Amino acid sequence: MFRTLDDFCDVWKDEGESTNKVLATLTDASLSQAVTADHRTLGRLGWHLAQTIPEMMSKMGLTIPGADEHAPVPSTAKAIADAYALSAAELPRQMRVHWTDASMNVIDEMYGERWTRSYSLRLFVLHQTHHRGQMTVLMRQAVFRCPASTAPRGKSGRSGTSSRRRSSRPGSCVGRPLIARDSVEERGHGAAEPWNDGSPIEEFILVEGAFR
Ligand code: NI
Repeated sequence: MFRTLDDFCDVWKDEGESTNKVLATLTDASLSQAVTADHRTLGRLGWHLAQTIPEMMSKMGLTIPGADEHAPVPSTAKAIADAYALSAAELPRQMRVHWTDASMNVIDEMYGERWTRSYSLRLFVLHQTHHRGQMTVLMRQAVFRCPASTAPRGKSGRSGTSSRRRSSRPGSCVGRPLIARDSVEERGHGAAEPWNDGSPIEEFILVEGAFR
């Protein structure tokens, strides 16, 4: 639970920065990456994170500029990253203008329930961390995705990553780097992710149930 504005803003500084880095790594071509055809794409997840800031904060009385709740997923990675960055930067500024530490105890109507802002902000951060983790998996898959029509049987949509397996022999899965390897693998955001911090799994189930 967050008890003061400083509590939240300190956490948000790191969480917003981590998410900015992930979104800045996306390429236009990677936006369609998904686990399967009926799962959310990388672009949809990124846009969902951008949309959630203004959408959720509006329920707590703050007007945050950025992605409209109902706007379709943009076709460019830059549009997603820019919208998120705008909202993420504006959020603590608006909080400090309109809220005090006592605001953490205010109760809002949230998704059919009544939550303190302290609790809502906790779920807000967990929700973002959860989806960011999903994105990093898709990003690793997108690094060397290949067209399904050329993929070996049983390896549709995924190719090897060694230079030898990226050969162009007929019928092979030719790795097509959609994201520079080092931009994903070397930044180390995976190691810094706090999703294994002992938070009970129920939290994530609750978050998912609350926010789609
Ligand atoms: Ni969600």
